[in-house]
Amino acid sequence: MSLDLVSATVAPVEVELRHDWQLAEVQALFNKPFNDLLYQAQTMHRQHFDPNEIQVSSLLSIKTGSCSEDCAYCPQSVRYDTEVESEALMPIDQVLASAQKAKDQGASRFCMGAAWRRPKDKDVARVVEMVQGVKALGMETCVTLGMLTDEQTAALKAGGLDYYNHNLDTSEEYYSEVITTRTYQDRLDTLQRVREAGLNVCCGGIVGMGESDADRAKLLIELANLPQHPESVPINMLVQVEGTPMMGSELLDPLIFVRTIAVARILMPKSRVRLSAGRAEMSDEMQALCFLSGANSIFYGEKLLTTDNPVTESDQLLFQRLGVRTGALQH
Ligand code: SAM
Ligand code: DTB
Ligand code: SF4
Repeated sequence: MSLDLVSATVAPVEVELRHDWQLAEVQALFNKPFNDLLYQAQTMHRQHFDPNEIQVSSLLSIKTGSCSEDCAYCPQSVRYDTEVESEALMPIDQVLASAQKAKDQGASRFCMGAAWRRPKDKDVARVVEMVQGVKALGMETCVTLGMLTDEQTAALKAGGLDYYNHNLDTSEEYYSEVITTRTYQDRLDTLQRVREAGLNVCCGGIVGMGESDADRAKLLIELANLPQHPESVPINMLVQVEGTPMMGSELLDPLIFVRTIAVARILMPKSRVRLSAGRAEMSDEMQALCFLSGANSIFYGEKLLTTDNPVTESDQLLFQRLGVRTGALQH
């Protein structure tokens, strides 16, 4: 357990960041009356963040499709017949043009994703060049490339990378229903390597995959009980894609999604909680409830990796209607 002194919006608050959350107490949070849960999450949020500021990241798929893994939600797996067209690693000038466009639209962080189980060393060398180019534009950088070796995390850190995204996706118990080609422990090992290399960690999961209430609680407990909380915690609502095994999953009650955001905020008070995939299917009112629950980051720009995200004009209008400011360069 670590004690941190934090400047609050109202008054400084001494906060204990916990890493010993138990299932019963997290389930009790999930089961609170909705208004009480949101009040607690919003109160916690205001002790650590400006409540009217949202960090925006833009995504680019730098290597698309033909992935050997079998993640049942993913349109990029070679095992499923989806409409995704495979593309080799993108030339650096195209990546930088896309980053410049994201910056011009107001993104502060540029996240590059590759459909790999794990990259080759020569791929990492090319990604490092992309990271250096994006940083030179004055943006924060994040990449998600799959599993990494110690040498690769060191190369990315030396190249100036700010964040590495690697998700736990779900609870350890539900995991085997979703992915069989890499273990939960493989993911924890990669996260440890990323942390030991001194990179900021972006790690979250997906809900709406048919998991139980307990699985959602256990996912958040796994994240919060890591030795250090991830700096960014993306909470994705499953984007159902035709051809993937997860297509046709029962839709999650939107208010349970909002509760998941609120509990993430309470368990990891100083992390950026990102309202991630699935916003194209959410109403403005649901997104506003997610921000009220403590989400303070989004993916911004018309595409996620291969699927649609809200168009920038509609996000800008939403920010305006909510009186929200964007573009923070701190996590
Ligand atoms: N291939 C690398 C890996 O999986 O480690 C990096 C890219 S992968 C597409 C990054 C993350 O995107 C996944 O871990 C998953 O959480 C999320 N994701 C992929 N498809 C999704 C979908 N249909 N809906 C919601 N999230 C999704
Ligand atoms: C994360 O948690 N969500 C992003 C990012 N990290 C890499 C990816 C969402 C992908 C949604 C499906 C697609 O567009 O292919
Ligand atoms: Fe491959 Fe990543 Fe998709 Fe899994 S989530 S199939 S590892 S691209």
